[in-house]
Amino acid sequence: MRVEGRGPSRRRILGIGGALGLVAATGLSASAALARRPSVTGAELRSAVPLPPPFRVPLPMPSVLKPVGTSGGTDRYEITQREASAEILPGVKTPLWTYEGTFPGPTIESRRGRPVTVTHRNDLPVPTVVHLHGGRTPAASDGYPTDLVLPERWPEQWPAERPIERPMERHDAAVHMGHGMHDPRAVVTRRTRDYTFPLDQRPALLWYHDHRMDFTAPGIWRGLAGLHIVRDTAEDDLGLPAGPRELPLVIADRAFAADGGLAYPALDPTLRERPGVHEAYLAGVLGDVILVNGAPWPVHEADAARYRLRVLNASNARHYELEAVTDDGRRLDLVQIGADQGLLAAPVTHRLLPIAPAERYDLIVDFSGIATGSHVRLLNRLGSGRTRDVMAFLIARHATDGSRVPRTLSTDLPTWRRTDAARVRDFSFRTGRMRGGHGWLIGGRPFDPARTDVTARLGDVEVWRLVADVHHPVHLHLAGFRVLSRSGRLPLPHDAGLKDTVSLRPGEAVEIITRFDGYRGRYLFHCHNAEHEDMGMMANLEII
Ligand SMILES: [Cu+2]
Repeated sequence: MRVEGRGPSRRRILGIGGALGLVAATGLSASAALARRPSVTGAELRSAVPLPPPFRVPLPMPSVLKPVGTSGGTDRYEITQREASAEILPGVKTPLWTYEGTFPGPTIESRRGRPVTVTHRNDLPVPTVVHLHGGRTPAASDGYPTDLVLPERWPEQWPAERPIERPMERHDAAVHMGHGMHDPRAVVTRRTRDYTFPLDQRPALLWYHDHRMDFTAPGIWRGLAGLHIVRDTAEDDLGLPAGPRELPLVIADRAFAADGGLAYPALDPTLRERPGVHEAYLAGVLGDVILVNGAPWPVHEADAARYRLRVLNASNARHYELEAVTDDGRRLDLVQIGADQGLLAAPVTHRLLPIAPAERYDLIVDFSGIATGSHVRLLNRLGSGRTRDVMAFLIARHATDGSRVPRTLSTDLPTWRRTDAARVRDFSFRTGRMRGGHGWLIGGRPFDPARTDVTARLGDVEVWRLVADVHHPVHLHLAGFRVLSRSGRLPLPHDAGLKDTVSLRPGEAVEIITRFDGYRGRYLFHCHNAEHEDMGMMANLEII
């Protein structure tokens, strides 16, 4: 696939280069000055095909996957990862890498504490790894980046004379990566793998996506992402908007090449051997088309009633600041009822809501006062030109509304205090050198699967202090956390509740508190700017 279109604008190149140079030269004190820079980390590709006008394409809903069977209280699902073609832009065929032929992939609906097994079959031309983001998952099913599912024919990097069993013995499974890394603990399978999710966790909007070593960013970009919703009766009983008035919204930016394919500045467009992106895009890849549920700037016909919007930012690097604006310029309240890891204790009202890559926000918007025939546009204040638009609601009809938004949403949020912490750890998220080139480092080091960076005891409470140079949305596998402070001040209103991804802003120091419970084994924490993640910004977390 050829990458069409321009590189970043001159202003952006200077911005990023200047920022990196400044940080490299003088360290964090200088990076504090970056806090006042525009909130863009990355460079934007420009599409080489005509783009549709906004708010014409209907908002699609991802299909809900049916289990293929149930045994012993576990629902079993099957997902085939395969190439498919979709009409994302009207009249344009776009080849994708998909779960079950669609982008986003099918949604899995599940109940708290009811285990789910998903058999993934890899019919793609490259190895894959599935991670359930936000899942409290045993390590063997958490989608460690070297726990590859190989395609049927994948001779490279493997002794040809040795047939690969499923699953491989550990001593056979050492994964040799193209750049000389070695992971003796990788558990590699061929063609299929069963991922088991106990889902013993708070109800939440989770998402599954590819997490392959060095190639996560282009894998997600090509379409490997889908939703997984966990529910329980306590949440059902709240009386929140439901059924057709509960809308999952997967927001992701993309760009399109002249042949209709997705543009991406990969050094190796086959995504087989050489990881990374062209230099101009080291800080992150942005597209000039905003997709919601896989449709460009869609419109949804809505009742004049309350809606529950379950928003995921599935973009590789783009941050948004959302607002809902009526035709007469009035801003509607975005009433937040949930965070990454489920319901808040009580609603929090926003006029503007920042959302970083991989974050989820559970929102109530009330269209009851809106004139039928008029629009409410969901806009991105951080965008410019066409990336300011996200989607629109056309208020189509009056309706009765029996929904409620209770003042108390949940009473089970953890109440960890600093004094509970067995340990305080510090991590910097900064640019640096890696493999002789540019990298993104945690604690000054690029990711190495064979090195344990953090060893934490199961059941321990810890405080982590995370320091950033530029924007880094930091994601912790296994454990949800709460935000304690931002640069010594109180957390922001949208930091409420239990999170698994926190957006570090340029120059900021964020403290989080968590308790490592659930399972022992090898997990990860990393930046969820997907390009940063592929360029070293991950670390190992061993729970013992
Ligand atoms: Cu980052």
